[in-house]
Amino acid sequence: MPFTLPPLPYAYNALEPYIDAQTMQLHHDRHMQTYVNNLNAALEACPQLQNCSLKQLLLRSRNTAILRNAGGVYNHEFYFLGMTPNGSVPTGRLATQIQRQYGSAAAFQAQFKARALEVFGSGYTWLCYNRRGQLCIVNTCGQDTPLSQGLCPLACIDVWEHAYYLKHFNMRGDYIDAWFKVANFGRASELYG
Ligand code: MN3
Repeated sequence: MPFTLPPLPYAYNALEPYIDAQTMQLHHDRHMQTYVNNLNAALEACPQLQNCSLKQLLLRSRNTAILRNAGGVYNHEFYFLGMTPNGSVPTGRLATQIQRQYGSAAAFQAQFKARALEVFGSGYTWLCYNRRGQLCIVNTCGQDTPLSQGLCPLACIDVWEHAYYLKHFNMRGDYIDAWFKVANFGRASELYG
């Protein structure tokens, strides 16, 4: 406390033509900044939580404003770090486990896309693993996080309309396909270990 907006690890236009610069700028500088500001404002009234990390807040707090805004910061950070120019594919243990559980990378991608199309309203689709190391694809609503389900996230796509409307309009499926071109599954592979 206070939390600050982490910079994007690439330029606004680095994910073109899949995700446009204007969307990235608005999404990061305005939407994510708002969650940071609102989280800091909510924490002002809770001095006992001011030394907590984002993850600790998400696991310990019962305050709705703190949970929503900490979730907004956590989820957006995960989303932005989870993309990279030109994308990267799963490697090592993650590649092996995807093969084992889903049959192939293409089958995994098809299941992930189907789940992301199912998100009703605003939310995220995540690739996570559970305590036994098994992969799972889960959807979360609003700014809920998979941490509250005891899962460890590896990758996520933000399917709130602000993530894609300027370029892809209402075509969420096109945006999901575009996201796969820039998804950083190299990072997910490192997180899986
Ligand atoms: Mn968003």
